[in-house]
Amino acid sequence: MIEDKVVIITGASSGIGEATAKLLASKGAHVVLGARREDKLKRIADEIEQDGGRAVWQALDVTQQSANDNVVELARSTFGRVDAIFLNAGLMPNSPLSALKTDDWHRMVDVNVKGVLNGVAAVLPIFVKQKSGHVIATSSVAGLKAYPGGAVYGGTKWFLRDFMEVLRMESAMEGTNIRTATIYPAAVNTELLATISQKETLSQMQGIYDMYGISPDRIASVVAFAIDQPEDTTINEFTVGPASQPW
Ligand code: NJP
Repeated sequence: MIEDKVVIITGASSGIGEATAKLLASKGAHVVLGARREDKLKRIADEIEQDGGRAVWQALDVTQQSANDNVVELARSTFGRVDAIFLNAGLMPNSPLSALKTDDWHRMVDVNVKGVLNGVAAVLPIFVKQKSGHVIATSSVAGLKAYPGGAVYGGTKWFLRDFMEVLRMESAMEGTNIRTATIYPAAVNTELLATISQKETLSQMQGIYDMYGISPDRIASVVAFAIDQPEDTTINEFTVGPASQPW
């Protein structure tokens, strides 16, 4: 059931996070939005409230543990508890390794990997104590298949597959009933390509997205489906993409 669940969403200022916040709120969830662009978060929260939903927001840089802790605290102080966290913040500045864009490599590790660890560290004590909770994360088809240009991005998303599965297994063994769902999207039309600084890689990826990209609403539907399952059921993985995209 989604109604009245308190759901934290990272990377909520655009794309998949924004679409998911709006869909969950329309189904009665209380959403807590985090990202760095405050103007966008405020606009999205205002739109949700104007449509009769409940939303609060806070500036969040997922690379900072204290900022993740603060968003969890905002959820608790506003809505009294936390039921789910959607770890969705991420960036994809793809490039060939020989371009040596080492700053981009490190930013991807900081946001796509450490950002997820920070978010889990912030909610895990609550989920363990209440013996329930749902951790949902956006990986990528790049976390399932290798492709040139995506060595570091794919690595960060591949990491999620292992991490989320072990989180689920340990929780089942410890009897804390934490559900996990990892989503592996293919081409989805968002602002993601704006993080690519390598010209050739950008034009190649732009061509793929122009040809195949689907709406982020499709991913939002999958998140809603996962949350809507009965508490005794976890759907661990979803691969979702354009029907026309061959890989
Ligand atoms: O892209 P975009 P998506 N701290 O750029 C936030 C994965 N994915 O919706 O901080 C906190 O519209 C950023 O907010 P801001 C992808 O890897 C996508 O596509 O204000 N937040 C924004 O809200 C990613 O994990 C596709 O700049 C930070 C959000 O992240 C997820 O989907 C395919 C942050 C990015 O929104 C959502 O990306 C695939 C930080 N330090 C996987 N840095 C696809 N679109 O095709 C960034 O396989 N954000």
